[in-house]
Amino acid sequence: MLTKIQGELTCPDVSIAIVVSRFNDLITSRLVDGAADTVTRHGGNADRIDVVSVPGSFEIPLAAQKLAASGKYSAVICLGAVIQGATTHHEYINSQVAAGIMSVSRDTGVPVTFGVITCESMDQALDRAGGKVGNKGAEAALAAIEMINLLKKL
Ligand code: INI
Repeated sequence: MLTKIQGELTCPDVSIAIVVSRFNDLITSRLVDGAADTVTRHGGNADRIDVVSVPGSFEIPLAAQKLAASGKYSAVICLGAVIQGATTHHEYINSQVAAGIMSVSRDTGVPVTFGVITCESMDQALDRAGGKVGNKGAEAALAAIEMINLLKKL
């Protein structure tokens, strides 16, 4: 008989931080809407969601680290949109942001989830910010909720 352990998708009584990049705000504001909507639909209280804005995605890990280490939040949801330009600039941002977010989560033991869209075009980003491919902010929020509950059981 298998013992299956997984986190529930409800989050009453939790405080959650969202870190969002202002770069590509057209996209990232929609990610915040998706994340906040998901938290409240799953039992969270909007008054206990703090939204912290940073200039660009590159700055997300540092703010996430401070928030996760503060002890005030059960999870930190990281939201951004890196859209490819004419150079390889995006590659440097993407690799550091993804690795940085994972490091924060491992170092603090707090779920820190990755809702940073990495796309070739604005159209692809719009599709993933409430368009035909869903909302990556909502997905990152759902992962945060599940991980909050899972970690309590491990
Ligand atoms: N930041 C983003 O969040 N998305 C981008 O697409 C982007 N591009 O393409 O340059 C971007 N750059 C800013 C970067 O995140 C930092 O804020 C900046 O380099 C200052 O450290």
